[in-house]
Amino acid sequence: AEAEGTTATWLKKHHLMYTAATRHPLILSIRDGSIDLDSFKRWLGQDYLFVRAFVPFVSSVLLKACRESDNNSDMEVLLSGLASLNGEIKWFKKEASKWGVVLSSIVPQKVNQDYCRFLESLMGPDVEYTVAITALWAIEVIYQQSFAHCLEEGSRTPPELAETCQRWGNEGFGQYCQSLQKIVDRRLLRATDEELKKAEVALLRVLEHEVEFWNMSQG
Ligand code: HMH
Repeated sequence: AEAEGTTATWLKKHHLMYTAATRHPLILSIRDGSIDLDSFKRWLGQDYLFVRAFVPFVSSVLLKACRESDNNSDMEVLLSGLASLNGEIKWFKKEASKWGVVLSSIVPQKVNQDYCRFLESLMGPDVEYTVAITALWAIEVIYQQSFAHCLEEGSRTPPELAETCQRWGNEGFGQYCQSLQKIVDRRLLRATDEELKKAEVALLRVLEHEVEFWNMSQG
């Protein structure tokens, strides 16, 4: 049997924070159908801005992979993730018009700005590929786990929110997250102690920012 990866060990070690991020009251309210639609709309507008800032971040990880990776397939995984953001931005626009959310007039809230600034701090050439891709994996897996929970048997997600949950809760996105996790675990096996520490801290910062992002959306 394969030994457990470092990421799995970290998620166990930090399971309280991981649960806070993936089983947030806002997600639970989608799952049980009690969601306040103003919260959903606030999330939608803010997340659109976040995703726009996420594109250059993912690009920066792709660039690091091209320069630093020891494995050819990393670039392909990251390129597929970057490519899917094209459809995601189009989806946000369509979804926003469906809910009457005017994207051009959304002002980024402080929590969102702080999160985007954190992404920027990981984009510099001084940040190691291993650290940056750990953050990317964490950002993606939290949404995947959160929204997949709203699609599980017994959930009472309102039909008008099903498409949102499918976007991050679908099987293909789950596979993408697993591919990212495999890359991270492979990189961490060869990381220095200092890199390991920085990558774990990056995971913790992502967990904190994600909880704050849900809190902000709940208002
Ligand atoms: C805040 N975290 C946030 N927004 C997203 N769209 C994702 C993660 C997943 O891409």
